[in-house]
Parts: sequence; C-alpha cells; structure tokens
Amino acid sequence: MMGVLRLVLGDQLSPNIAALDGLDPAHDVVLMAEVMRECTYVPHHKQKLVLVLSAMRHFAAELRARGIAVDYIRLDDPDNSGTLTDELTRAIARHRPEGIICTFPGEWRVLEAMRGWEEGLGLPIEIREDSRFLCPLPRFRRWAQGRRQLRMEFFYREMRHETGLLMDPDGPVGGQWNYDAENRRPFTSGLAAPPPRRPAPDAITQDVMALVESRFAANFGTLDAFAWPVTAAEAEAALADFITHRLARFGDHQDAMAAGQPILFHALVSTSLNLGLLSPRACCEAAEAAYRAGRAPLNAVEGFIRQILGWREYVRGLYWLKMPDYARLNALEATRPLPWSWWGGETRMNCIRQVVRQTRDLAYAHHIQRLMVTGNFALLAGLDPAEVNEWYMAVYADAYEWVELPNTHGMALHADGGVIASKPYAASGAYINRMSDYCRLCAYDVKAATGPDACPMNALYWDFIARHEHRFAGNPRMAMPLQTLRKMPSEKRAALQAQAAGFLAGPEMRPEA
Ligand code: FAD
Ligand code: DLZ
Ligand code: SF4
Repeated sequence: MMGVLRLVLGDQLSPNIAALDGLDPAHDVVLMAEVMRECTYVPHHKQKLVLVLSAMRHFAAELRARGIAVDYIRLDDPDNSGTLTDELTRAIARHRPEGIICTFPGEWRVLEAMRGWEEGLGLPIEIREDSRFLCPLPRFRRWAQGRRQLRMEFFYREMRHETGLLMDPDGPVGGQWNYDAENRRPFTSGLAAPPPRRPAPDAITQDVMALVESRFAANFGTLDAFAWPVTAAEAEAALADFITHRLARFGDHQDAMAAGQPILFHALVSTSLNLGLLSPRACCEAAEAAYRAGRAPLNAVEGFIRQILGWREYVRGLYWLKMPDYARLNALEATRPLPWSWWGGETRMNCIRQVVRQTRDLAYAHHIQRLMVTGNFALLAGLDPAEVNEWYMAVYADAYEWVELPNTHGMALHADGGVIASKPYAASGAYINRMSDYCRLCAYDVKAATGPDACPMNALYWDFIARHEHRFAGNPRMAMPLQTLRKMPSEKRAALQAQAAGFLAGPEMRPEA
C-alpha cells in the first residue's frame, strides 16, 4: 500500500502548489493526466493546447528530476479514458492510495466534478486552497460582504496595504494610489516597441505541436509563431525581458493599439501566471525593484502592479463569489450570433480584422484590443454573451474561466448589469481612431456615421444607447450620451438606427458557417 495520490492539473504547474505540500517522496505519487475532456470543453486555439500540454510535460520532468514519482498519462496513451475523473479511477486501481489531495481548481465545472469525487471514488479527498493568489478567497469574501458596490479600486488599496507592494511608511509611493489617468496616451505615428525576446519551441514542445496538428487540425489558430514560455525558467526570462525593455513605457502606452505591433509594451506574462510558471508577487516585486532603481517611472510600475495585484485578484474573487449564477446573467438581453469574421471570415472592419488575425497567429491580444475592439463590437451589436464567452475562452492562450468570464461577461459585455463596471465600456469609432492607427487603413470612414462607407461602430454606438435608453436613464455615468441622444433631431436618430439595422442584417454579420 502506498501513501497519497496528489493530483496536479494543467494550470497548477508551480513547485509550491498546495497539493504537493508535505509530499512524502517515499510513498506518494503525483498524478498528471492529459485528457480529451479538458482539450475539448471549448475548441481551444492550437497554441493554447500546445502550451498547456507542453508545460505539463516539462513540469512532470522537473518533479521527476527532484525524485518525485509522477504517474503521467499522455493524450495518445491507448488506455487514456478521456476525463480527469476516469483517470483518477484508473490511478486508484494502480496505486491503491489512502486518499487524494488536490488544489482548488480555476473553473466552476471542475470544482463540481471534484466535489463528487469523494462519494464516487470512495476515498477521502482533500481540496486545498490555491495559495498562489495574493488574496485568499475567504479574504475576498470578507471584503465584499455588506458592500453595495464592489469596486476594484477599493479592493486594490487594501491589497497594497496588506502586501506592502509599492508602499512607503506613510502611504502609497508617490502619494497617489492610481496613475491610470497617465496611462491613456493615444497612438502616435512612429510609436514602436522593441520586439520581445521569446523562447523557441524545444523537442518536447515540437512533439506536442505534431500531436496537436494531427488531433486538432480543425481548431482555430496557427502554430508557426508559437513562442510561449513552457517552463518557469523561460517564464522568468520573459519577465526579465519585459522589465528591462518594455516596462518603462508600459504605462504611457497601455491603451494604444497599432497595426503590425500586437504586443507593443505589454508584458506577455498572463499565460505564465495562469499556468503557475510565474508568481504574481514575483512579477510585482520585479516591477517595484525597477522603479526603486530608477529604471521605470511610477505610472508604468503602478499601472502594471495594479493589473496583477488589483484586477487579476479582484476578478478571481468575484468569479468565485458570484458563480454559478453569474455565467447565466444576460442583463442587456443580447442574443445575436457571432459573425463569421471572428473566426477569420472576411470583414471590411480593419480593427476587427487586425485583432482576429493576430489572435489567430499568436493566441494573444492585449487588454484594450480585447475590451475595446472585439468586446466593444460585441456589446454594441448585442452578441449573445454565451457565444462571446466561448470565443474568448477558445482563442486566447491565457484563457481560464475564472479570469475570462468576469472580464468578458462583466467588463466587456455588461451582461452582469454592472457588478464589475459601473457603466458599459461602449465607444464609437472615434475612440478606436484616437487609440490606434487602424482607422487610417480601413475601408470604412471613421468620421461618417451614415452612408455606405460609414464606420459601423458609430451607428451601432447610438443604436446601443437608444436601445437601452431606459435602463441607463438612472445611471449618472451615462448622462452625457443620453443627453446627446435626446437632443438629437429625430430624423438623425432614425437614420442612425436604420444604418445600424442595415449593418446588422448585412453580409458582415453573417454567422459562423
Ligand atoms: P499586461 O497588459 O502586460 O498586464 C500584466 C498582467 O496583468 C497580465 O498578464 C494579467 O495577468 C494581469 N491583468 C491585466 N489586466 C487584467 C484583467 N483585466 N484581469 C485579470 N488580469 C489582468 N486575462 C487572462 O489572463 N485570461 C483571459 O482569459 C482574459 N480574458 C479577457 C477577456 C476580455 C474581454 C478582456 C477585456 C480581458 C481579458 N483578460 C484576460 C485580461 C487581459 O486582457 C490579459 O490579462 C492581458 O491582455 C494579458 O496580456 P499581458 O500579459 O501582456 O498583460
Ligand atoms: C486547459 C487544459 C488543457 C487544454 N488540457 C488539460 C489536460 O489535458 N489536463 C489537465 O489536467 N488540465 C488541462 N487543462 C487545464 C484545465 O482545463 C484546468 O485545470 C481547468 O480548466 C481548471 O482551471
Ligand atoms: Fe474599426 Fe471603424 Fe476604425 Fe474601421 S473606421 S478601423 S471599422 S473603428
């Protein structure tokens, strides 16, 4: 008889993961399983599949090198049962453990399965808190309790106090908590970022690439540019590259978008953070050290730390506070299917084309591209939140429901009716024109709202405001657009609504074939 079976999931690849705490190398076995169910519950981008499976294989090799027994089930193992539950059943028969220890997962559906294991498998199951996050879930619940509004900014300030990150003895470094107002510089021609140094696929990754190309040939995305870190060492090198070459300008240009420059000054650390190859604290500390050494300005460093210590922890807390009902909310009653352009179909909208193309090639888009191009379009056009969520889950290499859902459902689509954002992030073409060079090269005219070549975002924006006029009437943050709409001559309003209706019924909105 052996000791305990310790389950490590594909996004729990940290040496200090809770399930490995107190591991007895003489008796315990770690179980890791590549299973079809996890590879198909959404049609993942090919790069995401390669990333997760390759990182799992590397992590298993690292554990074995430390003398830990790893029972590793490969996707092409002929006896592979296809699900985590069935792989556990098979592993129990092989090892006859006294119990199973696992770590709290990143998705509600996996937690539901875990909760059934004790009864189904007839063994004690211990589900340990995922200690890799800076805010434990009970702590978040305490923060949320009794609050009418759950605003990220207030949560973030408490996290700064508690972690001591970017704090002086008398308060926040620089005297201000948040430098967001200095992080919205528009696109300027000539803006160019140094290309990131990214790791080349090694032999293990190349093996997985061949597996994915053969088993998931029809999935969205290409593998040619695969360059994601698959080990902690590669992730740390990628973080160091960001801190040295891009962090200093991250703040100023955080919201800018440029054709042909998909990454600009962003960090490219979400895939590594979400897999567990990097720790959130290490990312924040590296940025703070750059500030203290005079190598990066405060607006950049505070902006970066806010994304990780603030937004990332906040959306996770909200996800677990609000699930499972959260995923079913559809406050704006949006029902339109996804247009085929989101899967690579033809579109005249350059902003959508640019973002979808880079998503296909890199499995990456930065925050403003996700929020203000595809997200904004989905909001204005009234795309079905369930379909939009599935798309974001499928196409980005960093997508796990705990982080994807609050961002898409809440922040981008306002489907939660305002839990995350006090007003919808709705914008016309003018915003995209200010923040990017997309409009300069677009077949549509960003300055026009009606007519055959008018930018669709413009009429869609006014149509959206008009559609939800009554819902937004009580929201002071929507007062400006509502006032403009109400002052609008009725013929103009009718023309904008007819323009929007024409676009929504036209070829650009052809649903996925
Ligand atoms: P940077 O811009 O360099 O930021 C640094 C880090 O901050 C990121 O790596 C990330 O860990 C964290 N961060 C920044 N913004 C957020 C945020 N809003 N929520 C949580 N963490 C944040 N992020 C994911 O990790 N997975 C997702 O599935 C995901 N889906 C999103 C869907 C939508 C509609 C939107 C608007 C945002 C989504 N985000 C998601 C948040 C954000 O877009 C990505 O974290 C970021 O683009 C990753 O690139 P980066 O590492 O270069 O980030
Ligand atoms: C995303 C993913 C994929 C593609 N494959 C696997 C897998 O084969 N085995 C595994 O343990 N985990 C995988 N994962 C990650 C899980 O989907 C993830 O752990 C859950 O969604 C919870 O976040
Ligand atoms: Fe997008 Fe409109 Fe600009 Fe074209 S003109 S890139 S459709 S915002």
